[in-house]
Amino acid sequence: MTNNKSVLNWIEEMKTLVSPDKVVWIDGSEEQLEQLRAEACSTGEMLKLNQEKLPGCYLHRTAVNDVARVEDRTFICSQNEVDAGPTNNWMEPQKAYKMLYDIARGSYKGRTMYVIPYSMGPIGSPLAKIGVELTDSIYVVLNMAIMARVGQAVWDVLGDNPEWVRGLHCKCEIDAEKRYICHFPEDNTIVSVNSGYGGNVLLGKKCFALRIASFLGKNQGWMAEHMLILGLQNPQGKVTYVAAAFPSACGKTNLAMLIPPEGYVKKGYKVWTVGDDIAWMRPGEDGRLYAINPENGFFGVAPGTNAKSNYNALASTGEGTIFTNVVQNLDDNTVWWEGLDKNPPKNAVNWKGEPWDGSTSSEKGAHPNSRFTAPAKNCPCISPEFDKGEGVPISAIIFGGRRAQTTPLVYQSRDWDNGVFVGSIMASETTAAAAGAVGVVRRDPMAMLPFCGYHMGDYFAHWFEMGKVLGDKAPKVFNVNWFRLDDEGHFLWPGFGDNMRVLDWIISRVEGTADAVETPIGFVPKAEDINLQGIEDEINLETLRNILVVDKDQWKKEAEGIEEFYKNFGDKLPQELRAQLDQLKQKLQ
Ligand code: GTP
Ligand code: SPV
Ligand code: MN
Repeated sequence: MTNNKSVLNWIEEMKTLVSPDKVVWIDGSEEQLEQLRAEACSTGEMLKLNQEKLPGCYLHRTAVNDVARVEDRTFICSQNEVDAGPTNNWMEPQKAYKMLYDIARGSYKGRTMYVIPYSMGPIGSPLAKIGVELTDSIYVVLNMAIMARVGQAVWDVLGDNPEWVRGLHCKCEIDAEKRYICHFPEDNTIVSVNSGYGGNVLLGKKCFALRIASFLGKNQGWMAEHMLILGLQNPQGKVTYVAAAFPSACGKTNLAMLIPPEGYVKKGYKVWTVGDDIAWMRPGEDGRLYAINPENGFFGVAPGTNAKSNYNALASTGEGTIFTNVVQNLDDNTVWWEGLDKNPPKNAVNWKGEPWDGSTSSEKGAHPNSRFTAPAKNCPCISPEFDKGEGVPISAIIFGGRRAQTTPLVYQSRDWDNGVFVGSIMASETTAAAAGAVGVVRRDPMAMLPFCGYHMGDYFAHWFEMGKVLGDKAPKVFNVNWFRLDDEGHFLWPGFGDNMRVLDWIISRVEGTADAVETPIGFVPKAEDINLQGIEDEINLETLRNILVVDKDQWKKEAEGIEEFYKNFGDKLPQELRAQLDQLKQKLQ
């Protein structure tokens, strides 16, 4: 498979540590994957779904204590504590290795070690990077085979190169008290023990493509971000690419696969999906910022996905998809989740594996963080640029979060530096994507709080550096909020496909064809400039004006919150951010 010495040595070392019964090298062939699917079904690790309705689709249930990322058990193990920064948990690397290896020792006894070579990004792309994950879970192998490019071609591209990312995953006993997700950015190494849930164990995703990659990006002059990438094609056929960072379960997959409202479709507008969760971006030869999606599939939130809210996501799950923690409908052996349709199955099994009657049960059938793992190639609107290694040029960066109040539907920053400030003050109500309380407002700069592999003060400084490199070719920076609520708790903005109306304004601003109103926080649209044609029943101009308002009193409170938050970073807070905050306070006077 490979003669790469650094790979072979490490695998030997890990074999001695975890003591597998046997070792299986994943070659990426359909034949091998099919064997593994059969094996997983024979042990009950996966259930084969109705192959006529859902060809190649399977269901998996995680342990009840293992349904989301565990931020309080996630560590950045840099030599110096200061390099992990105030927003990450830190452990001294030697101590962490010892603790993890003590947990991992002998844990593959009676089990198989699977060796997964994978490429984040199209194999051979100048922006792609290679990792090797060792796991004792077939579920992980099969998910990785959807989410990344896996197999022999990866070894061929790697050759003798010692630069690759090590990932050791051990299920152990799925003991929540001994669960650790540890990153060693200075060693290109990840160790994950006692979990079987997505973001904790598909090590190419958040662990490598964000935590390790953000550290590499800082040192090498590029950016790894928690962003979707989409291309918006206008009736003349011109495609403009934007990247958008929203916290977990705040609408990236939905925006990435947006179907424009009828009026736009008729005129010839179309949205192409390049990525739904992660973007790797670097300046290209022409000085613009180019982005690739390092992933090859979608690990999407199931609840709320339906033919109306996100047809393209639903269509992506029609074939070759692994569902995790959704409802199993026993009548026809298909799947269901809250928000799929209004007909919950009566004769069903809930995400915990218990009998469940959706017509009478007051409990949810699917876990709020239940997911689908779907191949990107299934997506009806996948971009023709998806597999091209050079990436797409980004014209706008959009930040956003879930805020019932305060943050308007959309606003534009004054310039790049002001845009970095806008990203740094992002806040959002927490969701089920991470363990812990849901609905609490927390600061989540650039949606990277749980994913930055180094000191966030240095991360902000890196953003300012990138601005200097990009100069006047830097993308324009915006902020959106689809989640404003009325007093009864209803969403004021229709959202989903209608977010196209906001994208439309954003593109017009990029092209310099739309007007705006200056406010203390930046530029907001004139209400008349947001196209409401076809949704006048759902939202009138009055309501739209309301969700575009920048309320000075609310923002004064917000500025206090930002001041408090910034204190965490001490003297690592870039001067520019301090100046931006002072400027905001002044403008609010
Ligand atoms: P991760 O995969 O965790 O990073 O999530 P994500 O950012 O891709 O979020 P996703 O698109 O899966 O959406 C999460 C939840 O937000 C789903 O329940 C959606 O139905 C809901 N949602 C997405 N877009 C909108 C919107 O425009 N308005 C409203 N009200 N809800 C939305
Ligand atoms: C997120 O939580 O942001 C996700 C899912 O995209 S996970 O892979 O668990 O990180
Ligand atoms: Mn995500």
